Amino acid sequence: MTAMYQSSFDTVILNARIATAADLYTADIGILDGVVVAIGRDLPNGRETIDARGRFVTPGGVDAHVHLDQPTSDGSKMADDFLTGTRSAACGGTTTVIPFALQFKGRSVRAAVEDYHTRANGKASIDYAFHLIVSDPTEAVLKDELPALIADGYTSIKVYMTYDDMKLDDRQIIDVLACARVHGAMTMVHAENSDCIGWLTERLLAAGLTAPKYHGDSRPMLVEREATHRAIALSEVTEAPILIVHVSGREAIEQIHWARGRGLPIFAETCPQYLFLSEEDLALEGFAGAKCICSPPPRDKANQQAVWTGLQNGMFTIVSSDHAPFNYDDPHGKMLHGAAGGFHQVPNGIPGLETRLPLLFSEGVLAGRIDINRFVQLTSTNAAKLYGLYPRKGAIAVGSDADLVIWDTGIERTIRNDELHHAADYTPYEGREVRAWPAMTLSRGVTVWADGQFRGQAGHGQFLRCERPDVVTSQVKAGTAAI
Ligand code: DUC
Ligand code: ZN
Ligand code: ZN
Repeated sequence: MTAMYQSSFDTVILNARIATAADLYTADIGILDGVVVAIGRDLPNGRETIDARGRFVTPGGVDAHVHLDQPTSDGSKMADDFLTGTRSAACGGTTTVIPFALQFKGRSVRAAVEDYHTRANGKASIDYAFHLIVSDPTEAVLKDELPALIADGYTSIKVYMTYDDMKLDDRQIIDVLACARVHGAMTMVHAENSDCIGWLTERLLAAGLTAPKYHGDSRPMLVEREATHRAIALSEVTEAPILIVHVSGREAIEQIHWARGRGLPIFAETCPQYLFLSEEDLALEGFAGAKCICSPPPRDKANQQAVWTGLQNGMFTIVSSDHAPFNYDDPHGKMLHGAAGGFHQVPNGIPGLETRLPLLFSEGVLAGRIDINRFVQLTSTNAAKLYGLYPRKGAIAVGSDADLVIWDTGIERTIRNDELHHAADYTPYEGREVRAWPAMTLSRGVTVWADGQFRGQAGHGQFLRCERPDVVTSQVKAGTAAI
């Protein structure tokens, strides 16, 4: 497969079945200095030549919702830092991650960003950008810090409507949205009604209902539906585009559909857990359901189907992992309060960076639910566009970074945590069969995954400054959520 020649290309991928967000065609790809410099037929060999005959080649995945090494307020600790998280991403075909720099109340957002650079620096094996989580939108944050950070390349902000240490009230969200609109940032909204969750949780605990499965009862669909509707209203009043993150089912989808019908620029994300997990996983014997505690919780099978339909009909803009990895058998993980801990004490989040693309390729593309162009849109291109990284990322085009995945398809592989590369001690997808996995992942032309081995290097990953997303500036004028 490999030949050595004097060549103007570092690497040439021959006979690639190139799949982008729009096209599917066969060509050779020439790579120089980490960038795609030629696409055509009969390219000469490179210093390294890879024959991809018969294989799909897609842009590397852009996972735009990832928590790595994020400090928590309850004594729990995330299993993955930038070393293990980006390693795991590369092995599953993802070449860009966008984790969150979390502002602590009473502290500056800039301090959070500086802290995150320290955490990532020298550890990341693939490229990364940062979203900002704003938990304390003071006048200084709104007037000085956010405008300066947006100008510096941090052009997306997440706000929470729940979680005591992060949640904003409606007025605070309005202030952040107004700031984002003026300065050209995208705002991501975690939409769940905090007071409803608090009240329902108290009632469940008073009745002695503490098992993991009651996590789902404490955060029913209606708390997500109400908050989604409210987030849309706050977006409408400020004329600021938003992305509703981790949409879990039908009622939230209906709200977004209603908003789009009014011409409002509401974008939507879902995650593999809402396609592949359900309330049955939360109800596993004993404490095992804690492995699938995340928020919003996995719903029933009818909601899974509603999410699949949303992937097919254009409702969803992106599929992200919401990788928030906590060990299961660990006093700093899911067992923070032991195996008898209440559902309300279990850290929220599941690992999923490495399995996101293989699961969606298998059950989406190979099962005939979505075509490969839609797969690329949902997992790579649209995220790059939403967050100001396109066309450097999310594309196979001359001038784009050579972030590429060469796929093995038609295989039979069983997901086993032992074979994954994250640091978490479990995967919620243990035992699930997939029929696709990356044969090879390239990050800026450098092989980071091949022959079943991680080949990347800590420190290869670069920080990406994000542009102000076109979809924010243009959507404000156009008033739609087309991408
Ligand atoms: N929910 C979030 O909002 N973030 C991290 C994990 C989770 O379950
Ligand atoms: Zn969230
Ligand atoms: Zn999250």
